[in-house]
Amino acid sequence: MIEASLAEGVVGRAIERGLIDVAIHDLRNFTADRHRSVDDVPYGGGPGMVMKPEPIFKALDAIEARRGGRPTVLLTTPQGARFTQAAAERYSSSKNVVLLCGRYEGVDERVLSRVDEEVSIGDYVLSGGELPALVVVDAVARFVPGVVGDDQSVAEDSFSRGLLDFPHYTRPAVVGAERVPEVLLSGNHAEIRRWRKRESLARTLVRRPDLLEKATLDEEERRLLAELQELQDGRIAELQNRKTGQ
Ligand code: 4GX
Repeated sequence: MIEASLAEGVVGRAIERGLIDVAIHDLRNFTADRHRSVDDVPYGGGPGMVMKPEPIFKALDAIEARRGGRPTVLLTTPQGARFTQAAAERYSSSKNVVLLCGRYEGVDERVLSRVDEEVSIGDYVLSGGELPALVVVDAVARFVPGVVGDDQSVAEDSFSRGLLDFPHYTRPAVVGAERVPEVLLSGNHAEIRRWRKRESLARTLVRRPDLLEKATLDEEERRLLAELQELQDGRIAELQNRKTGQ
């Protein structure tokens, strides 16, 4: 699953070009028993299995020795702090990052002594930490210089600016009854920039108002947002008045 995914797309090309190096380690190679066990029954009873600490400690020791220095160790788990674009940028400046992929019910709690951060990619339950780890690798790799062709597009990525993206259109200008917004065909780049800002702000206001608290807005964006909020308040007032019959 991990090998096949890492061979594809932007991350695959980054590895080919030597911009990033990703090694996959099978914890079974760090076991000592005949069955190469990486899990065991939980103390205290109950269903499911728990990942044993020693293979994880041995794997971390081997990685540390090979890379020469303490890596940033992340554990993918629903108990973690939500993985964000800001976290991706932060991890991209670590020389080495280890993504510990949990399986079963989780890992022995003592493993956390070697974990720098627990990260969750969202509030749903997956059957292993491999897909979250691949998500983290992808988002972090995009911050490594040269990985994304256009540095500008990383800087302008909607989440780097803290706002949702504006709508995109390509040819043809008319599909069925749907036309591309006239401003985008106008060639007026100042107007286009303003329209895109307004659309980004309007979408964020409606779909993810929580993002606006942290977004860094320029003067023009603050003004546009105030206008949009006024429009929105007007609509709410209108609805309230209709309900109360005023
Ligand atoms: N975002 N899972 C990890 C096993 C597990 C449980 C506890 C360590 C501690 C997930 C997520 C996720 C399922 C990966 C349970 N490992 N990880 N796994 N959502 O659902 O990160």
